[in-house]
Amino acid sequence: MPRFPFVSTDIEPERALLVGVERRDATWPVDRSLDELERLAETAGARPVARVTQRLDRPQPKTFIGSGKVEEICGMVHRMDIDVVIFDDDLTPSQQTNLERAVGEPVKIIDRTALILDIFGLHAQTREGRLQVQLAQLQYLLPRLRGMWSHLAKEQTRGGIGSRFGQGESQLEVDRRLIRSRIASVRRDLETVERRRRVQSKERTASPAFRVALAGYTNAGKSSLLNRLTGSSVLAQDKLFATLDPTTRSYRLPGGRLLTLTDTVGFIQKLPHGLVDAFKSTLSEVREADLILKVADASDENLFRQLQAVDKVLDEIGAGTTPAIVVLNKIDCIDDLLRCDLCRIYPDASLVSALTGEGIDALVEAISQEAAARDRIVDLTIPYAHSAASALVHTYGQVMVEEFGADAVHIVAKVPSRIAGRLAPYLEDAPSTDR
Ligand SMILES: Nc1nc2c(ncn2[C@@H]2O[C@H](COP(=O)(O)OP(=O)(O)OP(=O)(O)O)[C@@H](O)[C@H]2O)c(=O)[nH]1
Ligand SMILES: [Mg+2]
Repeated sequence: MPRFPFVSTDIEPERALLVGVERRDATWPVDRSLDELERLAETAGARPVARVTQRLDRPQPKTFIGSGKVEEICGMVHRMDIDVVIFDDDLTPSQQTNLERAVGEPVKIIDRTALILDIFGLHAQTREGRLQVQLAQLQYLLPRLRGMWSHLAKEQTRGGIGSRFGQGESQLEVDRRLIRSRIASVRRDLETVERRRRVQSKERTASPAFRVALAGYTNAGKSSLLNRLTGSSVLAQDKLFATLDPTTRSYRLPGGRLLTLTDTVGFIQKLPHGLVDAFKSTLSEVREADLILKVADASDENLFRQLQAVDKVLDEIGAGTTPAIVVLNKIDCIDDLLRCDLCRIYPDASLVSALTGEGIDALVEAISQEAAARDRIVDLTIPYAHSAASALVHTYGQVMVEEFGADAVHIVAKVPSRIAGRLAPYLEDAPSTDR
């Protein structure tokens, strides 16, 4: 399996022109969305040099934007020596081809999805991550083969965004039939890797440890928070999509209870559906969590929109109803006025700084309460011969009464509901719920 070729630093950054449309019903104003596209383009190694916007409620079927705008773009491309035109919205394959014809060789036309796929390709580290990205890229490529073909031929000398698709295959290999069989083979490989993940995940499900997933908008500080809580050194960078592959760490709460914390890939508005599909196994870590920490950047002016986008993806992956704590991070960067506003708007949120550690103790307390909320009080008589059962109670529960009899120990304890079932043979009375 070839590795993804990384951008060589001696390549002159591609000069990018960003194109966005302003819709009346959009939750993100076009400028905010283009600011984000600019960061994405920079992350992929391009240099955004200009922007074009158009007010448009419905895209034009042929060229997405109106013909006058296409002409304006053509003029700018030649005047400003543009290498790549990046659309903030998804283009259909035919829109992409028509725009390429209008603008002319060798300028590339790509959309937000292609850009995000390119970044994912750059940041994928594990075999599973690489396979997931490869699958999403191939699925994107298939209907666009004609357009991408000329890129691949041309990019053999130039490199840059889009050229990393196709995994360095020779130009001749890239045809529809081969792409289809490649998709099938990547799916098979992914299936094997996913099977392993399912086994590990099943082991975790069987474990009584309370599972917490860190989810949220990209760059919100999820990895930094994992590092702050567990003393790990997971990669945390001021980059979009620095994390692609989930990392799970154990964490012991102050009372001794064991948790697992999983850091996950960030979300973004207009997240390509193909990616959600390709990443469904990775995202299952979020779906199967007992508690989701919805991490958001309190200092970002798009905070509300980001939280909305996160809720949308959580719904999409079937995690919309999982208990969650909103964690407003980076409060070291905001003033007291904004803090008060945020406390009013999100009365249940934890305000923290992964950087300074402020608010972390209160967050840990909130997690403890969530974990304890599903505890049950059990009254048990465990024969001395069954020491594994009493060890289970001591490791994962909180013992309130312990009396040693002639043949058995009598224990009253608070235990996670996950292990209550395993203790059923030793129950004295019907268990009550500690709510
Ligand atoms: N000032 C400040 N910066 C922070 C804080 N937490 C994280 N950062 C910075 O924000 C940037 C993003 O942090 P990450 O932890 O990589 O964010 P992430 O959510 O894991 O991002 P992706 O994995 O890219 O989706 C880094 O430059 C961090 O140093 C914080 O509490 N305060
Ligand atoms: Mg991260």
